[in-house]
Parts: sequence; C-alpha cells; structure tokens
Amino acid sequence: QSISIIRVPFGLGAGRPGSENGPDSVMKFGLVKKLQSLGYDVEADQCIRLPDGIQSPTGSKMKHVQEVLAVSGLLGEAVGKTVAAGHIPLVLGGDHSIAMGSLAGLMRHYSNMGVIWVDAHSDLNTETTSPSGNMHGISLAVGLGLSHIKLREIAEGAVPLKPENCVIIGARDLDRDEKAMIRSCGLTCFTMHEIDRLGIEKVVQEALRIAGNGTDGVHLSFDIDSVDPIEAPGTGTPVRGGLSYREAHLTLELMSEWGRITSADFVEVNPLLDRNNQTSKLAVELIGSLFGSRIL
Ligand code: DIR
Ligand code: MN
Ligand code: MN
Ligand code: MN
Repeated sequence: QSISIIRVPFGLGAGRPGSENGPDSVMKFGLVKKLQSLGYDVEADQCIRLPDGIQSPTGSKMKHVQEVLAVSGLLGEAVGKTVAAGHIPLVLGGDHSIAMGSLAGLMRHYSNMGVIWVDAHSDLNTETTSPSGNMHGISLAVGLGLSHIKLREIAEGAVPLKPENCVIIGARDLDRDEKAMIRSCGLTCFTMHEIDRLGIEKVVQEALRIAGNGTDGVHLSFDIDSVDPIEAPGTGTPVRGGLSYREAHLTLELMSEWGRITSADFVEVNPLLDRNNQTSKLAVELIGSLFGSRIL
C-alpha cells in the first residue's frame, strides 16, 4: 500500500492566518517516518501552492473566492491523479476550504463516495447564509451541491455527494442556517450530544455503516478543531467541549480496523496559535491511528 501526502499550505479560507504553516509543521514532527514504520510506501513530494497573480476583488461578501477556487482546482487534479495511480491521497491543510478540492478530485473518480466529516462545525454555510464570509465554513455545502459554487467548476465532471452517505461527527458550534440545512438536506449529524449519550464507539460504527452503504470509496475529512482545545489548542476556531484525546484516537482506530477509508484530509492545524507544537504532534499521532498504529 502506498500513501501519497499532498501538502496544501493555504490558509486564506480561514478568518485568521497561520494554517498555511500546518503542512510543514506536521511533516516536521515525523509524519513520513510514522507512516513508513507502519509498513507503507510514502510519497511526499506533492505540494499545492496558490499560483501567482490570483486575487479576488475586494468588497464581496465571501473572502478570497478566486484563491480558494484556484488552489482547489490544482488540488483536485493532484488528488485525481493520485487515486488513479492506486495511491491513498493524504491531504494536509491548510484551512478546511481545501476540502472542496479533495472532494472535486475524488468525485470524478468514484461513482458513489461516502464522506465522514469530523469537525466542531458543519461547514454547511453558503454564500447567502455565511455570517463570517470565510470560505472554510462552506466546503461541505459545496461538496453536496448546496452552494452556488459547484464541484464541477473545480474539477470537470465531478458530481455532488449524496447526503445519505455523508456523516458529520463532533459538531458543537452550528450557525442558525446550518442547523436548518442539517435538518433538511438528508445527511446524518452526530453532535457532541449524541457522542455523550451513545458513546464514541457506537457513533463511529453507525457513521461507517452510513458512509459505507453502497459506496465505492469513503473520504475522511478531519478538522483538528473537532478535538477539544485542551488537546488541540493550535487551531483557528477552537470550541470547548470537543472530542477527548482518546475519543479522537478511537475514532481513527475504528476507521482503520474497518479498512475502507480510501482518502483523507487533515486540516486547520495552526502552528501560530499552538502551545509547544502540541497540535501538530497530535495530528501526526492521529494520522498514525488512521493508518494502523496501535497501543499494543
Ligand atoms: C463558522 C465557523 N460556521 C463560519 N466555521 C468554521 O465561519 O461559517 N470554523 N469552519 O472552523
Ligand atoms: Mn507512484
Ligand atoms: Mn471545518
Ligand atoms: Mn471546524
């Protein structure tokens, strides 16, 4: 098995700077070695950069739309080529807007893909509902075809996700219109309330059943702000009451045992806001758990 790491040092989709330094920081704390020690061939030469000369007009509600579309287009191409070559794409953000690129690239390859979105937020705003104008708050809506930005504008031929195969885990900070969207659009959302009541094991098992039901691939989009800020302070929009250290690891260990995750994003690590690189180191550990690292 071979993993192709794709770095995306892009942070303009977030409301504050720093997540553009995420990929280098996560690499620095031993990601390649960790994956190699788990028995994978690792390619780590891909890096997606914003091309020169792209700048969105100022004054529009959503910020940096052209920059996000440009990076996502390049990322979509890279992810598409990586899956076509039979490698597992592991995308390191950057802010969560780059997931539009991953999804676009993947949705030309898979005919029916499931998505598991682990996040404190739902990223289901649209340009009409977004209270912040930040593009990282609309990426799942774009994936589902709910935004006026379509996946096919990012990667030609990409079709939208089916909500019945999409699951959110860890939500605890939802905007008013996102709540309405969750109720109406047909995806499943396990908030922290359900995690408290059912336990993380049951929630993840259910999520895997939903995302895996009749699908030919399952993409994991992991926003590090899903983890409690006590463990993951280095992120742009921390929200208290998140996944504990063990809940986060168990989530990924269960996905690893299941064996059907075909691609992943790890996003929103912000080294500028971190304490002693705790969050970058945690990201490396969590990626390890997804790819088979075990306590014993
Ligand atoms: C908020 C925060 N819902 C927004 N979103 C995210 O800006 O749309 N923060 N994704 O990480
Ligand atoms: Mn190769
Ligand atoms: Mn997110
Ligand atoms: Mn988030």
